[in-house]
Amino acid sequence: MDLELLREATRNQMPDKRWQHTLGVVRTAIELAERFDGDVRKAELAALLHDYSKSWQTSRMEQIIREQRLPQELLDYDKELWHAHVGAWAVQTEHGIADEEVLDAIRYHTSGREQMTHLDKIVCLADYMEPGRDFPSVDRIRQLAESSLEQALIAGFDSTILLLLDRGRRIFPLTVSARNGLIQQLE
Ligand code: DGI
Ligand code: FE
Ligand code: FE
Ligand code: FE
Repeated sequence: MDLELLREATRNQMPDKRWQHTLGVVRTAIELAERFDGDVRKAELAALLHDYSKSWQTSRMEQIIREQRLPQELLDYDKELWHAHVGAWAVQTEHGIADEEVLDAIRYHTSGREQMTHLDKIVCLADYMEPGRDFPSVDRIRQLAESSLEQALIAGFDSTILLLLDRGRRIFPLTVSARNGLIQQLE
């Protein structure tokens, strides 16, 4: 696999601001993989591809979810969730990415899932705390990430859940399961 070609292909899917975010997630995922003994190369690849479909049109994502039989319940929840599943499908079909660990880390980077793998956690947390991110609890998340992947990620999901509650939105069940699973792992 040619990482340089994948970089160019990914950059071509999105506006520059999103690409700068992607580069931040790549750097952060590599750092987290080094800090927490993860697979640095898989972390880099999953981070590079994590928002591959983020800027695609909603109608295009909806069509892919329907036609490719991705989880149909996604359609009942926030559109922000769609790009993760669509992105995993897209990099598999367009670029032959076959590593299921990498595909899952992309697929679950937004919602999380009940039993998150080490790679899932690294990519999801890197997405929350890359240097370009700026929201009220991001500094606390970065601080927790100095010592605990799980604690930092719980704080990340807390911030998302609070935001959804505040806006009166539905919460995708996998996000609740992800948070429960992380708390259980700490007990
Ligand atoms: O794609 P990014 O903007 O880099 O980040 P992301 O893939 O983590 O998307 C986060 C957005 O998804 C955030 O604005 C909140 C929104 N969202 C909507 N419903 C849910 C949700 N996020 C989670 N985790 N769970 C939801 O149910
Ligand atoms: Fe995303
Ligand atoms: Fe995220
Ligand atoms: Fe992202």
